[in-house]
Amino acid sequence: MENDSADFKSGFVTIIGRPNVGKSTLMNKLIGEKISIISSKPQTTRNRIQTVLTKEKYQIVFLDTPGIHKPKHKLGEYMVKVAKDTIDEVDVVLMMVTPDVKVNAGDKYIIDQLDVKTPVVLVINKVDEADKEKLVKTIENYNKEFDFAETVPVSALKEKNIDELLKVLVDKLPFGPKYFPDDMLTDQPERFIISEIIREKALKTLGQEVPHGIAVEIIQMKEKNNGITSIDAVIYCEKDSHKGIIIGKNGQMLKKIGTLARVDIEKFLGCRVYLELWVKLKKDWRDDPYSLKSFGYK
Ligand SMILES: Nc1nc2c(ncn2[C@@H]2O[C@H](COP(=O)(O)OP(=O)(O)OP(=O)(O)O)[C@@H](O)[C@H]2O)c(=O)[nH]1
Ligand SMILES: [Mg+2]
Repeated sequence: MENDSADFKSGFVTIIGRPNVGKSTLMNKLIGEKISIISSKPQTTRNRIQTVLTKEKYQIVFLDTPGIHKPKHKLGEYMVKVAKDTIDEVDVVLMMVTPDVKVNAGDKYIIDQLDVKTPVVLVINKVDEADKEKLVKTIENYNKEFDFAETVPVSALKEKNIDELLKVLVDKLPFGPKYFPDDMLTDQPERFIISEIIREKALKTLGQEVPHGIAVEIIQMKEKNNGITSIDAVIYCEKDSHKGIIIGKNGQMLKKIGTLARVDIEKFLGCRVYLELWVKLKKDWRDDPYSLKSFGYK
């Protein structure tokens, strides 16, 4: 596994930034696979999700992290800690912002957390939504706040300038060994990815208020001899009134979440899937240390 060639580069790159700036979208595009879930709602990612990109001359380990924000419950505190803790564990920090011209207060807070010893690459995402003038001013204003090693404008969604960004990252990486086997894509277990797919579809399908308070647990996963994998999962909500919303009239909402999730899980597993979903109440679990631990947020 060790690569003994003297010019091989390797290292860890964390992707940090405010919620919803497009961190997970970028990581998926960088590795060319969908591992992290994405939604238009902030605070989608809750864990540190590690993926590996291996090429002939380099290996980059990316860390997708939860958006750094002002936490309102224990889950939020956990999420922010996870993201901040990555900053001094890596070879390169990728700080992502959006082209909003003025330096956002949330970004100022993140900049205060940066470690001056590690190179920080500023990535301005969603350039497809901004004109050139806005972009130039954004680059100028952010570079007054911190000594960024490099600034790279991209559009993760439209896959603009991603190769350029990769070049910059490889340039900042140290020479080093291949840490992981060529075929390793992520450290996340299959069950976690499946539970995240279900959560993504719930985020997409449900309105504004309910989705943040849900968690998904895979209860059982069995490969049957007819080639179908049977999966039982529970969607937990934090308020009694949310249960009815998730199930919907005649079970329509839950059915919709299940159908969307099944299609993606089948793609991910490469086999046919039978998915059964339940909804359960776990009152105010986002502030309950025991529940947080049981969902893996520890
Ligand atoms: N227009 C545009 N939208 C984008 C781009 N990249 C991501 N988005 C959208 O931004 C939203 C948030 O994307 P995510 O990748 O989930 O953002 P995130 O930073 O991981 O969010 P959290 O996990 O909540 O911190 C989604 O609706 C994406 O489709 C981009 O380059 N351009
Ligand atoms: Mg994310």
